[in-house]
Order: sequence, then structure tokens, then C-alpha cells
Amino acid sequence: MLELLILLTGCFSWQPLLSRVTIAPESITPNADGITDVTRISYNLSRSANLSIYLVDNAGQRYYFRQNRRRSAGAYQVDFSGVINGSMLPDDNYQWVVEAVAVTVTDDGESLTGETDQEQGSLIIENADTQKPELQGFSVYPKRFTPNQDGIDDRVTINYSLTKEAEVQIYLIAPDNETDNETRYPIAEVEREVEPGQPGFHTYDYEGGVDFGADPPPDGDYTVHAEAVDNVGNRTIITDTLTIVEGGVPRADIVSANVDFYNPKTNTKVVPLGQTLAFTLTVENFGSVPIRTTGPSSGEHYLSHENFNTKEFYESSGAWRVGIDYEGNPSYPYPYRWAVGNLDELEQREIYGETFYYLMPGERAMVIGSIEILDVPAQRDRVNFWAGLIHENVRIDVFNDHVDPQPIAIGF
Ligand SMILES: [Ca+2]
Ligand SMILES: [Ca+2]
Repeated sequence: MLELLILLTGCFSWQPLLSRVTIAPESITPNADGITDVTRISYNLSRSANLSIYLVDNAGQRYYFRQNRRRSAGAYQVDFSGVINGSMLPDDNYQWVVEAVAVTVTDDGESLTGETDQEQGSLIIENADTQKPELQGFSVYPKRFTPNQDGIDDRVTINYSLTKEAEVQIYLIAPDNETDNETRYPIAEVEREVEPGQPGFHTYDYEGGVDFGADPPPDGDYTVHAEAVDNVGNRTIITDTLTIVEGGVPRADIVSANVDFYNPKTNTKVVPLGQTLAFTLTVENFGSVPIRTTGPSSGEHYLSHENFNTKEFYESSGAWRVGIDYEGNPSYPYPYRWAVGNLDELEQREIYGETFYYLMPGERAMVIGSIEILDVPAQRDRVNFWAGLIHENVRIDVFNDHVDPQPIAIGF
């Protein structure tokens, strides 16, 4: 019994490290027509080993498909499509080699035994599609991006022309990757006439997620990574840079939802025709990004038949303004509008040759304004007036709409 056991153990120890190595078929035509595009490599390991699979061309050049990959004992199969490191090998009559170097695992760790086993054979590659997909004219604009809905550099456009059918992925890679788990932010393609993956012109419109109420990736310098992989596995990678500055969802409100309406002459809420309705309120930027505003400045006086358009301070997409509206207004909402503060006291920035005004994060600004009531706004004695904080062409938050409505006695 003891002898038999020794005999069996002896048998196992003589089992070859590498066995049953096959490659089938021995000729491939990797052109994505579905016919002999790939070959299957099979092998068996009797013990733990570092495994390599490589091809050698007629000139003696080696192409590693697998190099020193740790494998435990067992049977393995892997498909090979002619692509190595994202590039299709050209047509040739190759020698394939499967090579194993045994590894001994001890209490102290692992070490190579030096025991090497190798098998080889022939693989013909014909009609290989070696043409890589190209992202011609790849561009990222602007390179400095402020995703904060102020209407300036809020979006990044990425364009390219794809030269052949391929799956394309574009994403941002976060700066300062200290771990292998890099943070990726995918960028979605805008669907146009040319479908994603098809040859032709492609465009991407990225706003950092802010338009959907999400916080954009943190401020910093990002890598824009674009990768195209065609049907046979040819891969092209292009990278560019993108800097995110002052990104975030803008947040502001009218403090305590409180509006002080009054007739400056009498300090009452009675405003007969020909007199003036004034108001005071405070706007707070309680978000993490500056909010942009536009004139007229706090303090501006309106006649009741005027509006922000007649004063030539038109809507400015992304700007925040305080507006006053009233019951029975026959026109568009909030015809009387003011900047969120005194323009001279707000932060001024020169951008693209223009001056823009900002209320900075954490800051508050008082807004005052007045409307001389020259016409009857409604056929009634008392008319409700209220305030709003408008993010022009973006939204009016529910809590910033119809704020603090109050009946004003017009004396009709
Ligand atoms: Ca084929
Ligand atoms: Ca911006």
C-alpha cells in the first residue's frame, strides 16, 4: 500500500508542467466578418506557474499576448483575435509560443523554481484589418470650464470625426490619482444624424451634471480621455486637458422670504395713482459658487409702464435678478427687475472683454427699488404685489417665486 502511494506520488511529480497545448484554428482572418476571426488557445498547468503567450513573426520580433501572468494549476482557454496592445498584427506566418515557469509557494513567500516548459506551433494571420479608428480633429473647448450656470463657459464642447466604425468612450480622469481606482466621469454624446460609433462627425456637450442639479466634478485639472475601439479590437487613445474652476450648483434666496413694501412718502402700504411703491429685501448667495447678475442696479426707479426691456437691460441667460410682479399683470412675469445688489458694490470681472457682476458665496446684498404707479394695474382697490428671485433662462426655484405677496391699496 505504501509503495503504491509512493508510486502514485512519483507519477504526479513527473506530470509535465505544461500540457495539452492546442491552438484552433491554426489560421485566422481577423476582419470582423464572423468567419475565423479568432482562434482559441488551450493549455493545462499541473502546478502554479508564470505563464506567457507570445507570437514571433518572420523577422523574429516577439509580440506578447500574455507575459508572466500568475496561474494556478488547472485547464485554461483564451481567445486570440490577432490584437496585441490595441493593435492588429499584420498578415504573416507566425510562430506561437506558450511558456510556463513553475512557481513554488512556501511559508516565506513565492519563488520561481526555474523549471520551464514550452510548446509552440504555427499561426497564420490573413486579411487582418490593421486600420486603426481615428478621432480626427479631436478638440475640447473651452479648456477652462466653470460649470455653475452663470451663462459663461458653463459647457464644454468636444468634437471629432471618426474614420471608421468603432465604439468610442470619452471620460474625465480626476487629478491626483493616488490609487489605482481612478475616478472617471463619463461624457455623453449628443445624438445627431451620425449615430454613435458610426464614421463621421460627432459632438459632445458637457455641463458637469449641473443642469440636472448634481454637483460637478471637484475643481481641478482633469485629463480628457477618448478611446475608440473598432470591431476587431484596434484601439486609439487621445488625451487632452480640461480645468474645472468654480464648479457647482448656484443657490440663492431672498433672506427670510421677507419683502418690505412701502410708500416712501407715507411709509404705508397705500399708494394712490401717481405715487411710488418702494421695496427693500436682501438676497443671499448661500451656495458655493458666485452668482452673476445684471442691471439695472439696485436703486433704479421704474415708471409703471416701463419694464426691464424698455430700460434696455434684457434677459441675460444665467444672470440672477430680483423682480417685482403683481396680480393681474397682463404681460410676462416680473416686468420690473433689478440686479442682486448695487452694481458698484458687487464683484466685477472682465471676461471676454465685457464687465460682469457677481455676488460671491456667503455674501448678502440689499436690493431696493421703486415703481411709480401711473396706470391702474387692475380694476380693484387692492392689488397684491410680490417679489421673485429669477435665474434667467434657467429657473425660478419654488421658494424664490411669489415671495411675500402683500396687498397694496391703489385707491382705485
Ligand atoms: Ca474573418
Ligand atoms: Ca460658468
